[in-house]
Amino acid sequence: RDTLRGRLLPEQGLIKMGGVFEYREKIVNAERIIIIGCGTSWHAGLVAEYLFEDLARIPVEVEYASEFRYRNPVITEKDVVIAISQSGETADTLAAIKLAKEKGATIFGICNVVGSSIARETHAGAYTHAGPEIGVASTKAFTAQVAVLALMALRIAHDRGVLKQSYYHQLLTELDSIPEKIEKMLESDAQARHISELYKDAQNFLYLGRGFNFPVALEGALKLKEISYIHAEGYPAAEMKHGPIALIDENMPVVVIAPKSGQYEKIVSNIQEVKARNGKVIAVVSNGDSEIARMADHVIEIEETAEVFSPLLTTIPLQLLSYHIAVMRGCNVDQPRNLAKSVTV
Ligand code: F1P
Repeated sequence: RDTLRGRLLPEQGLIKMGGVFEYREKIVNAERIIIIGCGTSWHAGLVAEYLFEDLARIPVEVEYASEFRYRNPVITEKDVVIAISQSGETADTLAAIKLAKEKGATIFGICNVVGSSIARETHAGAYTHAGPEIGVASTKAFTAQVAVLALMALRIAHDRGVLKQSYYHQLLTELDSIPEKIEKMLESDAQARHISELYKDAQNFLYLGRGFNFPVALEGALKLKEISYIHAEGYPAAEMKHGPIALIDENMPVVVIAPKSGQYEKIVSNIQEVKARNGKVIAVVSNGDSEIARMADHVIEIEETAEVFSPLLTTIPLQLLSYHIAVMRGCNVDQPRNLAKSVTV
């Protein structure tokens, strides 16, 4: 809510984003955008790839900063780089920014921590204002990053004239309703706890999603790994047949992120494929979806929203699931082993 407050002014059709607003010409005319980040921030970047390409029609590349910094990437002064980091101190992201800056690119930062090293190193940027992350694993930082990126994509699409005015306003109004929808969804906590009780001893988990919810599958798997130490893989659901399908048996819980979308029928077939191999399906679905409810072992419902904003909602039950499983396994959810809040080396 804090991320959106003050940035949505539907009556003027304007989104003001501090530094980003000042540099808007640069980003509106960009021929491509390169997004860099690590861990959860990289996942937010992947959601942004769908947002920027779908809404603003700008080609986007998303790179792990930890890989990008050691490559010899082709970057010119025409490039716009968006660096995403909760802490603003991640050494890999900082090094990648310096590399792109040396090559003349314009760098935007999306950080949570005001005055952090990354915020200072970038030309312009937006703070997520998600408040302090108490735990090491990013949770609200992810949704806040996606909210900022959605605002940017909308604004850029508007300025590039590639979005119908009516659709633009419709999406702004929808974005405004997201905080309430998230609050409502927290009511699914009891269901997440119940499912966690049943699967807390599983050795592996598979997470599947399509389109906007493919990065959410990656993020759901990462949260489970980070805080409950269960091996989990996230995959685009369409990739299942190219390998991961071999893993599915009655011991494999498969979390399928399947809200109503352009690829709904496709994801329904993916669920059938998992069930045909006796996998256990935990599906995140739109309110009142009786078709998937008939096939899946468990469903968690989310409020209806525009497909482009669905990651803001589908992420929440996955975070709750990881949280409950970790607590039930006796793990310290705030301070997981081997992980640091800011990875500064
Ligand atoms: C990146 C990150 C987090 C993860 C953990 C380790 O941090 O990979 O996503 O949850 O805290 O660091 P940041 O650059 O977003 O601060």
